[in-house]
Amino acid sequence: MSFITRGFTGRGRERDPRLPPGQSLVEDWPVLSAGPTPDVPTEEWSFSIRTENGVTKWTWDELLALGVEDVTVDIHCVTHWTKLDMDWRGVSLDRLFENVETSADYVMVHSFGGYTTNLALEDLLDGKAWVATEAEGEPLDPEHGGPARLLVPALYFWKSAKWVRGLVMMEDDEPGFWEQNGYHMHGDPWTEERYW
Ligand SMILES: Nc1nc2c(c(=O)[nH]1)N[C@H]1C(S)=C(S)[C@@H](COP(=O)(O)O)O[C@H]1N2
Ligand SMILES: [Mo]
Repeated sequence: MSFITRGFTGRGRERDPRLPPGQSLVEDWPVLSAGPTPDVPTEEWSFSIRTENGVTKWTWDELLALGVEDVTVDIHCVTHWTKLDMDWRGVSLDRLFENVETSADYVMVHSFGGYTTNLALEDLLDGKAWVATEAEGEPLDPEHGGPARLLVPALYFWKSAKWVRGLVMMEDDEPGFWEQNGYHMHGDPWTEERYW
């Protein structure tokens, strides 16, 4: 007889171990945008990384030519919802940074529409982040950041900038949009780095 039982117990459903502290599961996918949804056709879209050495830029086709990956990840919003097992397709930041030389350790992410968010470069490399172009088997809906958004599933979802248009490398960590308004500089859902 097994004492390790999944699913229902006498006291109700066990807490899913994939659920960070203070989070609740959602089945739907809420839309959270601080402003209007920009309209960026892929023909006009480009993505750039600016470093102390200059700017590297990719068109939509050049981005996809770097190679897309399929990943299944859980996402955690600081407003306490978690969505498990989301299917995404995108280009790994590792592919983009293969073409970039920098000694800076921090990144400001910029979006069409003006949104920004800051990250440490180490939180974007080694299979931790993507420029995502599809979710749940469909091109990314404009409301959810289409044509492309950053996807950094290990951190709260405000770090996953929708309508992403580029990265600017920084020597020091500087706060982005929500971080200037009290959100945490790092945003690890497992240690509840929500506000500071
Ligand atoms: N450009 C941009 N990116 C953004 C936001 C935003 O307002 N603008 N909101 C952030 C927040 S707070 C969250 S929780 C997620 C929401 O993504 P969703 O609307 O696809 O669920 O996007 C993040 N990325
Ligand atoms: Mo959020």
